[in-house]
Amino acid sequence: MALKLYGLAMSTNTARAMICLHEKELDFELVPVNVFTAEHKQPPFLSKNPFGLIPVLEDGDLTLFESRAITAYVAEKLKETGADLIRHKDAKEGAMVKMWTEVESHYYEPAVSGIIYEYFVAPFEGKEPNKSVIDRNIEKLKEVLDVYETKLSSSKYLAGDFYSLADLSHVSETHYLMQTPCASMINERPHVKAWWEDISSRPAFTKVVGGMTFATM
Ligand code: GSH
Repeated sequence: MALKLYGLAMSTNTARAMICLHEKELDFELVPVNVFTAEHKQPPFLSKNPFGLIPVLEDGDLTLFESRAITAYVAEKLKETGADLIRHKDAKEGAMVKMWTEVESHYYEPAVSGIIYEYFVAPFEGKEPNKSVIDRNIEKLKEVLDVYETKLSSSKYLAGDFYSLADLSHVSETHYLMQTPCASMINERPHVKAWWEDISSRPAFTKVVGGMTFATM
C-alpha cells in the first residue's frame, strides 16, 4: 500500500517530507488538507496530529507528524536505497547529520520563517509586512549564515562532504527566502550560494518545486 502524506505541496514542512520521499523514490499519495477551511483543526485530522498541523505521514499502522521526524523515519527505513541521508554506517558522521539538522530546526528555520511569513503570508492576509519583524530576523539569520559560510568553506555540505538530511531540511524554506530581498544574504556568501545551488538542483526537489507557490492558494 502506498504511503499517504497529508498536507499541501506549498507548505514548507510538507515539502520537506516530500523531498525526502522523492530522494528515496518512494511511491506516496499526497492527500490535500484544506487549511483554509481549518480542516486541520477538526476531529478527523486531529486524530492524526493532535497539534493540528501539516504534514502527517501514514505508513500502514504508523501515523507520524513533525516533518523532521518524518524525514528521519523515511531515511532510516530506506537507508540502503539512494543517498544515505543519515550516514548510518558511521556513528560520527551520523551525529554530525543530527547536529546540523538541529541547527536548521532551532536557528535557521525560526529566522527564515519569520521573514517568509512577513513577505508571503501577511500580504495574503491583507496585512503589510512588518519591517521590524523582518529586520530582527535578518539579524538572527546573518549570524547563522556566517557560521554556515565558515563551515561550508571546509566541507561541501553541512555535515561533511556528503549530502544528508541536514541539507535536505533547509531546501523548502530557503526556496521561499530566495524570492525575497533577503536572497542577497545567500548570494553574497560564496560558499553558502554554491551549497544552495547544489542542494536546490537535486532531482528530488525539482519534483516538488512546481507546487511551492503561494499562487496555488
Ligand atoms: N514543526 C512542525 C513540522 O515540522 O511539521 C511544524 C508544522 C507546521 O507549522 N505546519 C504548517 C501548518 O500546519 C504548514 S507549513 N500551518 C497551519 C496552521 O498553523 O494552522
